[in-house]
Amino acid sequence: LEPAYRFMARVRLPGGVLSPGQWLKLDELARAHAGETLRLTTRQTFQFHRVHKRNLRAVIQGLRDVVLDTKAACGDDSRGVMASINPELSALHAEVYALAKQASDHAIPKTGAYREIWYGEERTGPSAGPEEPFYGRTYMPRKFKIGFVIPPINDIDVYAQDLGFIAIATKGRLEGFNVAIGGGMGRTDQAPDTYPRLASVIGFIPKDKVLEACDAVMSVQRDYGDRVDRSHARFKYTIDNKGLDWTKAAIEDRLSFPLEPARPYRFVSNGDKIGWARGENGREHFTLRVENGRVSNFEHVALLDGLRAIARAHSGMFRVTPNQNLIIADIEPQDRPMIESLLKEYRLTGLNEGSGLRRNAMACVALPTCGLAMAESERYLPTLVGKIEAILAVHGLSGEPITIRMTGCPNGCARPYIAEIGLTGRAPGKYNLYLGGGFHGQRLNKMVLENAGEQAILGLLGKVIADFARDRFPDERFGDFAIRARYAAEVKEGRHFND
Ligand code: SRM
Ligand code: SF4
Repeated sequence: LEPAYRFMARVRLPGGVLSPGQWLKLDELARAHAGETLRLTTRQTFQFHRVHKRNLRAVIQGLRDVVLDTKAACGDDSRGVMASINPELSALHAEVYALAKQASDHAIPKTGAYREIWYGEERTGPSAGPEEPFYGRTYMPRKFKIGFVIPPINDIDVYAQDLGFIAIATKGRLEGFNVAIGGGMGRTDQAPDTYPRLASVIGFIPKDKVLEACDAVMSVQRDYGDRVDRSHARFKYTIDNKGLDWTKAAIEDRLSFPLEPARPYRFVSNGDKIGWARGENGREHFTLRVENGRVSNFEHVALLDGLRAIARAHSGMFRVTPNQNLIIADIEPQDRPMIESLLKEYRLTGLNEGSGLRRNAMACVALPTCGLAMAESERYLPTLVGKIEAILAVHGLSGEPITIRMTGCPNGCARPYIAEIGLTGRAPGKYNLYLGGGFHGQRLNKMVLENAGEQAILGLLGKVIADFARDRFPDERFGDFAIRARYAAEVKEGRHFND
């Protein structure tokens, strides 16, 4: 007799784009095997939770029916490749998304083991070349994350990626990308040599060199990353150990062309624009706020049913955003009234209401499914946000966009170390509080309270918010103010995060 093992299964969905048919299959699998719930993630994909071991094959084969898989969604390889979803820039989005998909297909392991184990296919005879031409027998030292961003919205948090591509376009025409390397969030409490780091921009590449750049950057980490100490094996530590100049030279050695100087770009936020937007091709897009990415039939709103009804009627696409939200995308103008009436019928439009803080809130899964969680996150952040909203309302700041992100442990799955207000779990009901992150993901925050309960957190936030309301400069962001008012020290480099 075997224990009743249950698993989490994560789908590979480059750039978060999927068709209504794919949505309907995910919905069907979630209803049959995953407790009637789907979870949108911070890297634009889906997770099924609590899948019984005996049903795992059915889930993975069901995904295959709609040309989806779970390859490289976990493991020491190239993980889910992210891409900006900006619905207003139709042509750029299409081009950048196609590159993200290519990069994902290019960088995932090529082993046939997946097909043998999950699809029950026969092992094919020895092929001419090695099974893993890039990864070899030992893969990467640790997970490796790639993302593509389209300024001015830094929705994917490009500075949190191991390898980020920042699109440079002239008059809407994509020319190439600035390359950013060495971002990452994960750290461990009481281990000062682990820290979050923002990616460093090292130069510009033309758009047809993306795959070559992926190989060059990833192979430097493959060959020089720490294979002894897993807590030190991410690319960010390789770069800090060897030096940025050394790393850049090692990358250039493996490229058939020199990196050009980085080109100018500007970010304004890392959030999603909630609600309706029109693309330059005239199609309509509706961004639906999905609180912490959880899609279920809740008491107050039947979100799973509502989205199934929309998927049955919708002829465009869906896009999962890097902020765990969902875009009903590519709606023909004549179909908009039909989508609007479904949104109304299932009361989904109400989900988009809320303060500037709530619209910019994000929590990782944590309890009860994450084995690494030390405190609540997804199930608690909405309540905490409600209490902070009450303080903001007193000071007339309900509409103020402020980023707040919570995780149940220091691993940083909701990218909390770049939020203006960050919280990471230490024990049940206890969190570290961080302030001073950059509104568009450009600056790390700094710990201001350690292992604190709700009362202490609200007490300090109440004081900072009151001062912010009184003393802020026009248009000054909350994170910038927290530093100027000396509530938090400015962190200029990841390695000084714990100083
Ligand atoms: Fe994560 C591990 C959930 C994005 C850093 N992450 C985990 C695991 C698989 C726990 C485990 O290893 O047992 C979590 C599953 C919980 C559950 O019950 O579902 C988990 N991570 C998530 C998701 C679902 C959070 C969410 O609420 O959306 C995100 C899924 C992304 C995806 O679709 O691929 C998720 N994880 C991230 C991010 C954000 C990002 O990539 O933009 C980070 C920080 C960036 C980074 O990698 O530095 C992140 N997860 C980690 C780490 C720490 C890595 C490190 O370098 O120290 C772990 C633990 C580990 O790898 O050992 C981890
Ligand atoms: Fe789990 Fe920690 Fe990631 Fe939250 S941050 S999902 S608690 S590993």
